[in-house]
Amino acid sequence: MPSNKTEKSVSGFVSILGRPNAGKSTLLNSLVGSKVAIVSSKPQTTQQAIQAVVTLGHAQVVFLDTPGIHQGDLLIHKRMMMAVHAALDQRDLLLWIADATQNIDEEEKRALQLLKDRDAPAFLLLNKVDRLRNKQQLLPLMEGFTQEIPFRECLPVSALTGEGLDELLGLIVAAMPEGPRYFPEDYLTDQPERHLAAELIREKILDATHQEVPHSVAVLIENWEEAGGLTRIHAQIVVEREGHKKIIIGSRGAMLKQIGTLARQEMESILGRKLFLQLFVKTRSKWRQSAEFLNELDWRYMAGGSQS
Ligand SMILES: Nc1nc2c(ncn2[C@@H]2O[C@H](COP(=O)(O)OP(=O)(O)OP(=O)(O)O)[C@@H](O)[C@H]2O)c(=O)[nH]1
Ligand SMILES: [Mg+2]
Repeated sequence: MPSNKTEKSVSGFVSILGRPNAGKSTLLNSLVGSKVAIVSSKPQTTQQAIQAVVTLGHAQVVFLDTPGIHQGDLLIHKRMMMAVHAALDQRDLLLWIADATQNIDEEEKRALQLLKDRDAPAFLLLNKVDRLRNKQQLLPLMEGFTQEIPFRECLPVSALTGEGLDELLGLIVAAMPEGPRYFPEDYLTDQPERHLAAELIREKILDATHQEVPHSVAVLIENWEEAGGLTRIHAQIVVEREGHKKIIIGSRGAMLKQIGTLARQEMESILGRKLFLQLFVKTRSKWRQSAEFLNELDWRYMAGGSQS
């Protein structure tokens, strides 16, 4: 969109919400045109809200990706839901993203109640339409959703292929109030590189593991050193059980090596520089229940901000 000096400047805050696996993080990455949030086929991938900014001429939109709405008993689940609740208030627009290949079920209906009586308008995005053979099935689905919530717009999209996203961005900008640019034009995200690095390692582990292992893995950057054009990173992979540690290390360390290579290659391509990555695996039982450890994983908390 070309900049037009006579146009009023608009800006606003937009949260991306929905059930686990709906495609929220894929959407954020596509909208900002850069990988800021990790993506995986395992539900509950996103654990902390991630903010990323799109600047288009006179418009600036600050997007917030959030954890999938779910019910879980562990402290980590409660923290994830706190991040969702924090993303509902003082917003200019809420985007509800749902998997269009699935029927609307009771869990979805329950989750949708979070949108009730909010000040901000909401758009419904029926995602993954690239996987739909018959787009006729979108109509009853839209009706089902609008019976629950009066969405201002309903759009079929594919966060993966980009289908419908130009139209979506146009509608988002049109819904933004007059306001200043909060961030410089080239500003992308508030997430530090070290957090993205830890997340990319976690993403490779999510891809490589199954059942309960993916959900009990955390990654902490222990050391980050820049020297002679090379970034040296020591990262600790934390699991809850010895058995999980064995799985991640793999036979003669093969799995850990592969995770490290894939994570390093992607970090190098995103950060645009050479990296040396060393991974260690450690067991810490019940870390998902430890407030102290969850605080350590939360960079906003560690940076002195409020808990996300
Ligand atoms: N075919 C298709 N797959 C998609 C699309 N959007 C997302 N996916 C896939 O759906 C899965 C989940 O995507 P994510 O972006 O991680 O979903 P999420 O809503 O952020 O999930 P949580 O962080 O767990 O709440 C991944 O395998 C994505 O590749 C889409 O438009 N089309
Ligand atoms: Mg996500």
